[in-house]
Amino acid sequence: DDLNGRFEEALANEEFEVFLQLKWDLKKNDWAGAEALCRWRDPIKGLISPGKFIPLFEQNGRIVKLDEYMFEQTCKIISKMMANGERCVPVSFNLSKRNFQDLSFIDRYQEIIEKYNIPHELIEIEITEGLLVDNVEAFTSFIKIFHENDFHISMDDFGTGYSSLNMIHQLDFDVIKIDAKFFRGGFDEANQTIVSSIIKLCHKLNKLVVAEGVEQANEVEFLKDAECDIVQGYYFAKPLPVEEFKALLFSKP
Ligand code: G
Ligand code: G
Ligand code: MN
Ligand code: NA
Repeated sequence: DDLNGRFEEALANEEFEVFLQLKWDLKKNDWAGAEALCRWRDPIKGLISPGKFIPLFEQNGRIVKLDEYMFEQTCKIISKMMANGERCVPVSFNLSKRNFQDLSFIDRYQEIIEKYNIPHELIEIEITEGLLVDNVEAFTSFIKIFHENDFHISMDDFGTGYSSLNMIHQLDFDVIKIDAKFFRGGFDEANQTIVSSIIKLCHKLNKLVVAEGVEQANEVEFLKDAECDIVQGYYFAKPLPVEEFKALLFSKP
């Protein structure tokens, strides 16, 4: 099974597709934004999930090209929505750590944004916590460059094991995404305590909090009481193809 060998061809044939997962604002009772997630629509095999190909492309560096492709495709989608006078929400993108080996990607992303006339308020970059391990100093300078370029930055998968709490303070993130693992396995008391503590800490440090992977009504109720800002998860929306995403976005509140 040669997913690697078919990368260039798949890219040229537009087999990689943008799915969008809406996030819900618990305070405004309205959609808050969406996350762009890649799917590979293989003409024979059908949909291939990113778990199967992202790690592969991370190993060989092709992910840099795929991330940029996803970024441009999504900007195209947003620009069409703006042209149609449709409602738009901010969209977040996953950036592989591979991108940080050569910072020239930031200029290319700026060019794409300008080409499609997308306001920076509609763009958010997600960087996974795992990236921090290697070098906090280098990371601090990446964030600075992003901010100088008017990009909002969120720390993805927070709590998965690499970060220490003081990194939330050290690093100038705009948004923290609490990892889905806290909401697995019944969301017990220990996890509830950790989640509400992270929310409190983040608010003291002026960061917006997104809870990820939320599927159950009792979790949503808990997060409301804990004053969590935004929820992302199957409870409100699954990652959807563009037309279904738009239908859901326009249907509420
Ligand atoms: O959707 P989900 O199964 O949708 O995604 C699985 C993993 O793949 C997640 O960790 C997600 O962050 C990652 N992922 C999905 N789309 C992209 C993408 O376009 N770029 C990168 N770098 N990672 C992605
Ligand atoms: O790693 P990252 O947070 O970028 O990727 C988000 C991943 O979580 C994607 O694979 C997405 O499809 C998945 N996801 C989003 N919401 C839910 C949910 O409510 N339950 C589960 N099991 N997965 C979710
Ligand atoms: Mn993410
Ligand atoms: Na995550």
